[in-house]
Amino acid sequence: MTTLAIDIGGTKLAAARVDENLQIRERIERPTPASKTPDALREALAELIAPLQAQAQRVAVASTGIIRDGSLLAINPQNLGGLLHFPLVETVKAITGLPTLAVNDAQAAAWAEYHALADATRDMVFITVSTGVGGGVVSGGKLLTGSGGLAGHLGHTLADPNGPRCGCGRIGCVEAIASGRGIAAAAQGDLAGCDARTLFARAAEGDAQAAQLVTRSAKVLARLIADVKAITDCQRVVVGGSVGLAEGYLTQVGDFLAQQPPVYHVALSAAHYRHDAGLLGAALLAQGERL
Ligand code: ADP
Ligand code: BMX
Ligand code: ZN
Repeated sequence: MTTLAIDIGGTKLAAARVDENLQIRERIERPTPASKTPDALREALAELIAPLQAQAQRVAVASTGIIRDGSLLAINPQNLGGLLHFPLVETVKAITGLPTLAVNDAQAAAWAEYHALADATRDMVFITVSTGVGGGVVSGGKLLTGSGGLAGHLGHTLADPNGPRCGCGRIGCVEAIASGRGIAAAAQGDLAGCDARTLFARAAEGDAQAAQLVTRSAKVLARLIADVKAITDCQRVVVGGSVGLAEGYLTQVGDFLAQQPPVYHVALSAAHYRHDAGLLGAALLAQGERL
């Protein structure tokens, strides 16, 4: 059976045909529409799906946002241009006529990364550092989604009570500081208006402010990982997302984590499936549910 897998992020949309052996056969990537109205998102999804739909028997969507009863509810609407609610499964079913499953992007990625582990780990946490900061928790071999889809939203735990306001309404969330958007929002002077990708490039060229912004994110992420260890006693934390996978970032996170007391130390690795963890996790969940 072929699954049409879709990943909806705050910055980019990806789609692929995934076969029964979890091999990606064809993959497309587009920017998330700038005006993120329900209509614009529906149109972008239809365009993304059209070239891949033939031969697919089901659809699996990994999406940013709380996924509850098939609908997308933004916890941080700023990541989706103000979009609060989107009837995700209903829309994709109407476009494709195929059985459709939807799950939070980081929860999906956690499931794929859990299956990629070669050892006997049963408790692991996936963190994406991307447009936002998302998380997925596997505990005792089970993916936690929560009764309302909120489980694992680690980006909205507290990093700094005096920090910036997060789009979710809280002050000082991890996401408001460590995410791609959080990094970009703190840039000043000649770097004001630069996105995180540009800031990483500047940091690599030796710009002190850019380097400090990257370090601030890595420090906050390391503290989050120590908290995650205390809460879940996981054996591994896997990091993904374009910021999380950026050169040198995870090494910095590991260095800051090493400065915490040993009880908070945990094995760290970059996502095995790199930028495809969400797509593949959603496909795996659809296989598991025999959708
Ligand atoms: P999404 O959030 O849509 O899943 P990404 O995982 O690509 O997408 O995350 C987007 C964020 O990552 C943006 O803030 C972008 O500026 C940043 N980014 C993209 N590429 C890089 C890179 N090579 N190095 C550092 N940051 C990057
Ligand atoms: C936000 C939240 C999470 C998501 C995370 C990473 C929204 C729209 N999204 O915390 O559900 O998992 O961002 O999302 O509220 P990404 O787009 O950065 O991959
Ligand atoms: Zn928040």
